[in-house]
Amino acid sequence: MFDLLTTSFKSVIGKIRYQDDGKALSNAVGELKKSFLKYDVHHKTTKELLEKIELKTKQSGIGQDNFLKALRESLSDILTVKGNQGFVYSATSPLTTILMTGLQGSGKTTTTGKLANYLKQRNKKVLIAAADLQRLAAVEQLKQIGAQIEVEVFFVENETNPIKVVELAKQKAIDGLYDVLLVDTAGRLAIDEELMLQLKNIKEAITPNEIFYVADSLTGHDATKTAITFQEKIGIDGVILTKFDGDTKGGVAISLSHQTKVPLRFVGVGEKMENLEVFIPDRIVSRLMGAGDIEGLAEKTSLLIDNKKAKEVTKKIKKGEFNFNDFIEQLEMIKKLGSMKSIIGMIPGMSGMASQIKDMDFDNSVELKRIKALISSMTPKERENPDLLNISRKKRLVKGSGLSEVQVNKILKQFHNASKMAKKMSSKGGMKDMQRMMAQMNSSQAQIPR
Ligand SMILES: Nc1nc2c(ncn2[C@@H]2O[C@H](COP(=O)(O)OP(=O)(O)O)[C@@H](O)[C@H]2O)c(=O)[nH]1
Ligand SMILES: [Mg+2]
Repeated sequence: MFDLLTTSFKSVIGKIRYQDDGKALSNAVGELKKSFLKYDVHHKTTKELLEKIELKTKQSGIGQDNFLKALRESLSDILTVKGNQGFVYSATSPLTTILMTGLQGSGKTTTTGKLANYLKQRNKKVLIAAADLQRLAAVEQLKQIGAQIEVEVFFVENETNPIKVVELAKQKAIDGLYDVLLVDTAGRLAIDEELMLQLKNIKEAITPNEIFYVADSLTGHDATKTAITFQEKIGIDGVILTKFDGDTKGGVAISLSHQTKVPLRFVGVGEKMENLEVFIPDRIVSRLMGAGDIEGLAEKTSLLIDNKKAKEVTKKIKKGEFNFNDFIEQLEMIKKLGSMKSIIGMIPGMSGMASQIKDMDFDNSVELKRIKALISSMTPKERENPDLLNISRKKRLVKGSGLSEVQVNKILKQFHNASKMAKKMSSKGGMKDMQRMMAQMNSSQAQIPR
């Protein structure tokens, strides 16, 4: 989604190498400025971002890790504005009403369908109101979309007043116990007083929970400008950027919320009904910082990991039954996948963890040989049940494996850490806990895999 920006971040980060190199920092900031502007980040946002990054880096000491942390934090600051994220249901009434607004051709009707589809997949009862009576084919277009995604579309034959349509639609949605009513409206320019007044009247007639402004990302900075005007004239609660799959440079998504003070809620990434992505600032920051590798990771693992085996192991881990046989199998798998460090670096937000486990040294085959030597000196019972290993059994293992006592203890400790970590990660929300823990332990670690 942000390939160009991410690539340029990586090149900028490569420019900072040494501690306390003020010149390197100003070069890097200069380079960042160029790419922000080149990829359509608003110039005011760019200025603020750079100031934040420079200040934060200086405060924590110039260096690659601190620069990265400053970049990540500053992006997160800029992307996060007051307001809702994703789709939010009304807290006070069973029906959530959303008014879709925007210029003609921005993608309102398509996005209305996408949202309906998104909600339907979440088992919501959705009604779409066809309130674009300006264009002849508008109602027909919506009917087709509705049929395709199997969501009901409300329309009134031969009605020319959209206020009437939305009032009837709202009544139907209430009476029919719908969860969400999405109101698709005609495209209009903010300078068209008459149509803007009509929109205000629609707003008053149905008191929507939220008003979304649908903006075409291909219009670049105009997407931001028009959103600001709609915010001033009507009041909007969220922006949806469409056509992000096209030739957009991506930067609009970075500065839009910062400039409009309205959260960017969704991004349209194609013409199909499923081409809608929730815009959650922190997730976006991870992607910006190079989390694109997650796809590579999925590819790698799906190609090499035996799914059935993986499920078995997960079950064991959850039950706390992870043993030495599993451990050795896992190690072999990791070896097949490549270095542990590079794999962890592919998981968004987890790259800081790579250095945490360097003492486990999976890359080093000597280490792996030792682990194997140790495990092969164990009795089958010991392999199945790690808790059996008391002092006298450990002494036997030292003799049998040809390893030193220190080496044996080190490996056993690694095993216990690995199984603890695995258990934690396999629990519900465990990945999040893990990330949080790692972030705290290791807050200055680089987030971009290098
Ligand atoms: N590639 C792409 N095309 C889109 C996206 N959203 C809408 N469109 C296309 O943009 C055109 C206008 O969309 P429409 O929903 O009719 O706009 P409206 O006039 O605002 O209702 C249609 O051809 C859509 O297929 C998107 O996210 N990606
Ligand atoms: Mg339309």
